[in-house]
Amino acid sequence: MKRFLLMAATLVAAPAMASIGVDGTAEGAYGAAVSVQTLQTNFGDANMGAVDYANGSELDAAYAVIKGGNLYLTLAGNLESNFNKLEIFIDSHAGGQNQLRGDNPNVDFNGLNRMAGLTFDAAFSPDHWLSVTGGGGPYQMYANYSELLSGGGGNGYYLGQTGAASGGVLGGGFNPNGILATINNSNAGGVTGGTGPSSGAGVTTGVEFCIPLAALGDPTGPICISAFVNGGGHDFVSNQVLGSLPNGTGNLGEPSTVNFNNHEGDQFFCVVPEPASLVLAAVGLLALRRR
Ligand SMILES: [Ca+2]
Ligand SMILES: [Ca+2]
Ligand SMILES: [Ca+2]
Ligand SMILES: [Ca+2]
Repeated sequence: MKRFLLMAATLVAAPAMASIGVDGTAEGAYGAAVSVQTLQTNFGDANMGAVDYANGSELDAAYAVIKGGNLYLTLAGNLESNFNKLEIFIDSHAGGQNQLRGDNPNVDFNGLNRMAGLTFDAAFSPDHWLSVTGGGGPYQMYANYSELLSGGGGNGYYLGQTGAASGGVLGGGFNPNGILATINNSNAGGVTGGTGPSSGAGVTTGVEFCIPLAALGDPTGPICISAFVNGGGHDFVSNQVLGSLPNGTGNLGEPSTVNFNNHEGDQFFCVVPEPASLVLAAVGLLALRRR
């Protein structure tokens, strides 16, 4: 009987042992996607199949899990290698900017402030911004970060750069919390081109992050995220947003006039902290003992 109990505990604890590597692919340890694209891309349907360069952009699915003091996030799909931007807004605590201000830190050629005026769904007020972009030869991916304080100002900086499917270490920037990021651009499936219904389900390659919770103000509750693909100057919002825009939606264009309240559904998604699996194992043991 004792051996059986030990086995049961081991089985329950097993999923937590699986580790996540920052390589641009959402491995099984993430579990199911937390958000799936339902709209064709209006920003080019990538078909090259190369790990580094892509000739279109789409956000097929989001995988996210909070474990070991980190937020692991994979935005599966493609980011065209023409320096189009993947914008990621993170709501991890009270306050923030439901409507983007124009007096945020000047990072990435003042690209964050280029989006001033953009309004998120009412329930979403991000506190942090991450943006990645890529291109050149050899291919490099570049990452930027800023706080989004309720009153503007704060800290923002260039995190650094890395190659495709690199392991995620960013070099040449300022990255005090050790955020990791890289890209695998090889997806040639997912949604097709246009503005009609399509599904991004099943795509697991894209831009992957490991974000220490310290970089997000050490939140203990759910973390919500809104992500979209934007033009090279942070100046033309595509129709690739997660949570998905409704079917029939084309590119949104000028960022300052975008208001996600005008588009059906939540243009954000949330991830809750994983319950401590050892606690789960203990609960399982207790339940068995009570039999
Ligand atoms: Ca991975
Ligand atoms: Ca907030
Ligand atoms: Ca596609
Ligand atoms: Ca909405």
